[in-house]
Amino acid sequence: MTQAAFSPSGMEGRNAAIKQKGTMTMEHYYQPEIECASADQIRAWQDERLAKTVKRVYEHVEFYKKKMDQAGVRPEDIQSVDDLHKLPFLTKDDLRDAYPYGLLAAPLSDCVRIQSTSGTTGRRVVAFYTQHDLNLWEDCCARAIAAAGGTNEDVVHVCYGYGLFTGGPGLNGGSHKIGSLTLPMSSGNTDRQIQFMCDLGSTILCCTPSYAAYLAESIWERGLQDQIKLKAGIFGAEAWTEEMRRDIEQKLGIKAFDIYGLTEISGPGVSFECSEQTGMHINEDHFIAEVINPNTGEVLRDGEKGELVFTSITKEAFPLLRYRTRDICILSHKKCSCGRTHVKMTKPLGRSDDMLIVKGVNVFPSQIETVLLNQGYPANYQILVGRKNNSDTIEVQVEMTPEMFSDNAGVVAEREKKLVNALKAMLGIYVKVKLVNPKTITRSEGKAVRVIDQRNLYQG
Ligand code: DLL
Repeated sequence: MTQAAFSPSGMEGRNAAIKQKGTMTMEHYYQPEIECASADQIRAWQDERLAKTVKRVYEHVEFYKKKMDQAGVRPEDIQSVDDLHKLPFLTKDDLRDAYPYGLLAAPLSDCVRIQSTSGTTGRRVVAFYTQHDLNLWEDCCARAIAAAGGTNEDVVHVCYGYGLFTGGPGLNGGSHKIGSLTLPMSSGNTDRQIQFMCDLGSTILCCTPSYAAYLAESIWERGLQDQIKLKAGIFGAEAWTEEMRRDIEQKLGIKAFDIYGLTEISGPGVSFECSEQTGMHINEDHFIAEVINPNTGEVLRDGEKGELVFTSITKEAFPLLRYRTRDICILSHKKCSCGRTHVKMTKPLGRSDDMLIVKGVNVFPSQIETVLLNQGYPANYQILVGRKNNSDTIEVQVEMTPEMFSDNAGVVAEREKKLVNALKAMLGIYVKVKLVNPKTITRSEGKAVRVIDQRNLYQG
């Protein structure tokens, strides 16, 4: 296995890396022979691995056998990626129905770990891993860290949550593979995060973008920005906009990279951004990506927007065939300047199930966030959706920065009016705006809670 650029570890090397903060010019890879493989090679891996996986799950998992029999598909019908469309889709409901062991494709005695989704909208989904599965997942995370410039001279500060959530364990494993000094901070206790960051010279920060923004704000409040050695951040697990990226990059003096993944497919590292920052390379040697029309199931072409569907082709314990993620995005096979050849996906442009329909209009929280950031507000907001007299209502509560704070009601009302107009221009509907004092919206240490939809409470 080829590792990222290797140099002697130890504090001398690390301090040298710290001194070079901001001078990342060389592209780093963790497995260059895979990450930069030819299109034909990638396709050959996918064809072979797909056929093998389908055969195995058909023979060993009752659930798949039944589903494929119902769809009239035999394992021998699936010989290459061209045959993928013959397989039925798998949904989150299928996974919930099969809870906990129904989709297990390896003997339980070979499984060494579970991870799980948060289960806020129903039964949890539990994903199983053999040692082989952990290994490939950590390889994917190592590729993401290397793409952010990480080497064995870095100090990787992981404040994604640890435990059932995949963020902490995934990036932790990837960082070990690179040989970086890994700080398994987990989320929370912002004072301790900042102290370790200063004392140990953290160079790469891994957390949700909303927590990165909060950390940046807290570092500036404490006047500690000059003691921070960070050069890069690897932020994901929730939607964030380009405006938010620029804000975090500027406040922390770093380059901020997006990382995407989901528990069902392994966790973070299903795809990751490179230096070009124009989309995330999907690790196609492990996962086949399709984009479909969410209403008809029709497979769409490069450049067309639709729902992302994944098939995992190398996993032993929990391989999923044509899993509908609900994430809306666009794929692109355009050549990338970083040298990687794997297909790129845009940031998720929303979720087909998180999309709010307010007064019949499709509203994505990311659209609201873009307006707020463009108008100079921080990304600390909450969207409250309700129903009054049988009509939907939507209100956005937005925090002012300490500099914006004013107790003059006229000034505040004027600002609110400006935001109402900007939101109307973006969404086409009236959105009530309430500006609130700094620090009044509860901060999240994991994924931010942006939307509170109370409409169900009002329905009979
Ligand atoms: O959020 C895995 C992860 C951890 C990814 C750390 C990146 C970093 P789940 O909790 O299962 O797994 O949630 C998966 O989160 O279907 C997307 O809707 C959303 N999501 C993940 N990454 C991004 C991202 C982890 N970079 C769900 N941008 C996915 C936008 C993201 N949404």
